[in-house]
Amino acid sequence: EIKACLFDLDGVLVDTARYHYIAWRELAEELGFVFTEQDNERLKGVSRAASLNILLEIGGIELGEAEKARLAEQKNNRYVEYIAKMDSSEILPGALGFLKECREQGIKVALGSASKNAMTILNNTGLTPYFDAIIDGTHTSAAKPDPEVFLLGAQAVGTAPEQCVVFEDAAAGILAATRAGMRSVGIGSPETLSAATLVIPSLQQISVAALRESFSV
Ligand code: B16
Ligand code: MG
Repeated sequence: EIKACLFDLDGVLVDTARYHYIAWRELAEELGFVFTEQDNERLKGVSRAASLNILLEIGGIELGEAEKARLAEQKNNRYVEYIAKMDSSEILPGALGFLKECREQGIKVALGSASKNAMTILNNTGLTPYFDAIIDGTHTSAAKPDPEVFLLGAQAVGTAPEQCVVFEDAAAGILAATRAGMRSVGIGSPETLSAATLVIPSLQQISVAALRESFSV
């Protein structure tokens, strides 16, 4: 039986990936190299510090820890400026309807995001009231594919991992769900999310009834 749904934020409920991309691209420009949209795919679901390491590797730049911390902060300040302007029009198709349906059907709803800016995004888009628990990058010590974020989410809503379903757009997030002993729904393309229990293009293609049917336990 499914008792809780745990949602990733970026790429599942809202599309903040483009703001992350613009902010990282601006930083790369200042460092003197081009950071493409394809490069940006490698940063999805990855923590801020790990993202910067990937970016610097692409640019062939080596820096000390203090300088890296300064650049990560610089990128984040820009990103925060973008997300400050977000509103409910940026909720991805099908997300709000499915969150509402989960609650109506008595299914617990939790957030499991790597972002330290999750609260700002949830508040600006009006999504905060739909959650029974919110676990984000400010609560975790290990990044996906470590299962920590989802295990904390399950614990916060008092549900056993086998009764939780994770919704994720990143391969690292699907792996985190599997390691947590949870089933998962990949949001995106079957090529990158083949490890998920089920893959759909967006939350528009799912309902609680369909979820129960395809997972059947
Ligand atoms: P911040 P998610 C992730 O969010 C993003 O996918 C990833 O690109 C970002 O680097 C990470 O959050 C950290 O975000 O810099 O705001 O702490 O997909 O786990 O909801
Ligand atoms: Mg994501």
